Amino acid sequence: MNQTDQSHTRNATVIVGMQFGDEGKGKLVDYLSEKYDIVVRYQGGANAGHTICFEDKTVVLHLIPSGIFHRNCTCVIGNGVVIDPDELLKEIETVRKLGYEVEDRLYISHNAHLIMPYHKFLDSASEESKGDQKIGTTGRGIGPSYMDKFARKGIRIVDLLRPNVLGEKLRANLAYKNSVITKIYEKEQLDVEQIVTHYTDFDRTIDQFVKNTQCYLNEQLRAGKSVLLEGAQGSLLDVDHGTYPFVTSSNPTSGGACTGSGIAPTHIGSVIGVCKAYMTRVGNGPFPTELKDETGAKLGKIGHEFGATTGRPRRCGWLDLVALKYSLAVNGVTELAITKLDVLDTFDEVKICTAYQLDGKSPKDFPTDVETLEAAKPVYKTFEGWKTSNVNAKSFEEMHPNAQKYLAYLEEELGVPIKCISVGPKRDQTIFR
Ligand code: 2SA
Ligand code: GDP
Ligand code: MG
Repeated sequence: MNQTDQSHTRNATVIVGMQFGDEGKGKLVDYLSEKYDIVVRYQGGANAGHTICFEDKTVVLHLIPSGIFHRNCTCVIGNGVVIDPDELLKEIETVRKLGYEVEDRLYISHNAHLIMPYHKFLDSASEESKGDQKIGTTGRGIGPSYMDKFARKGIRIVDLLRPNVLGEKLRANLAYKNSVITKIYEKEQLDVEQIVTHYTDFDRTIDQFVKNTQCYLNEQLRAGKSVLLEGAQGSLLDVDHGTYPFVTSSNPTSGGACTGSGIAPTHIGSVIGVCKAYMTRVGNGPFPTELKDETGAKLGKIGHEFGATTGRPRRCGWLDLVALKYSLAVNGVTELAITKLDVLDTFDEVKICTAYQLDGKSPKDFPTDVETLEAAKPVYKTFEGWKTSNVNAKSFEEMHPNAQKYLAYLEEELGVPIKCISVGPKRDQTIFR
């Protein structure tokens, strides 16, 4: 390769959740953004809740990338994201009120799809009709919006530029959606003109942010800039690789970072897997290490495990190595960040699931079909607790030896270096090795 040719700089890093989401990706992205030029969200929508604690503030972002609180960082909402206009405007306002400008540092892909009012309606209505087979969605219209995208009926940011095109597409979509809404769900029709007006008004506000972000990002990478790609949800919720059908409708895994941003795979230099020191899941679906007892309740209480978007209580359980090894493989993780280690600080003992028992056998691989996974019984290795607070630890060496043993075991078993340990929600509660 020509030494001056920048076409293959590997300056893009992907941050991806190793479990069922809420691993603390927002905290880590905020922390690392200081060193990156650009941060990009590549999938999902306002179902995500990424919490950032800085100074004396706690902010939950749903659409805007978690680099927004570093003034030198540019934030991009990529083509793979589905955008709810009302949520986005609310969030821009929140960021501005905190004293951070978004002009010239927030860009929205013209190819990103929009969440329409019928998507939210159909999300909730479809869940209601499922009884105890509910997915447990966030109700933010995510699934129905991606359904339209893949059915080639979606409405994109670029369509807002021409109200007549928007009107035409909406009319065509609503002819069908309204028949479902009235005939199947026996609810009132949605009004086309009202939606056109609402979305056209939205366009006026966001017009300044819209960009061909695929071209922009590749140009910036070729010019030597660094890019952090921020995954939402988690690998086990991936529509292709997760516990289908109890998944979200996008690809949170690292492969999704390329399709959802337009960044060429040859630019990806590293993949950071964010993994909670225990495990949580919000919504329905199999969870072999779930603890439906007081230990699970204690994890939830100390970890404040409530949905950052919906406020729903998260289900809690021990760390699952079978699932984790699978996530490492499908994401090509090059380094790990272990978060919320401090939540385990008061436990007498801490467990890690090392294998599953299934019909007297121990499957080597993580089964992603729901029926098999529901039947899997976890086999645990027990560690002596450390019963010492780690929240003020500034290095691995400063941590209690039992906490070090827990982490060393993980690293050994997984064969991937743990480069970061998070011991609290704040920026300064982050240890790098
Ligand atoms: P959806 O709404 O169609 O994406 O739901 C499908 C499944 O994906 C799960 N999901 C999530 N899981 C963890 N965290 C998410 N974000 C919020 C948070 C969740 C909340 O940060 O806490 O507030 O409830 C998230 N978003 C989607 C969802 O629970 C379904 O299991
Ligand atoms: P995300 O979706 O992966 O960004 O995670 P969420 O924001 O939904 O949930 C993570 C929660 O844990 C948030 O309330 C964070 O403030 C908090 N958090 C992040 N890292 C740590 C940590 O190391 N220790 C503790 N105690 N809390 C943390
Ligand atoms: Mg979250």
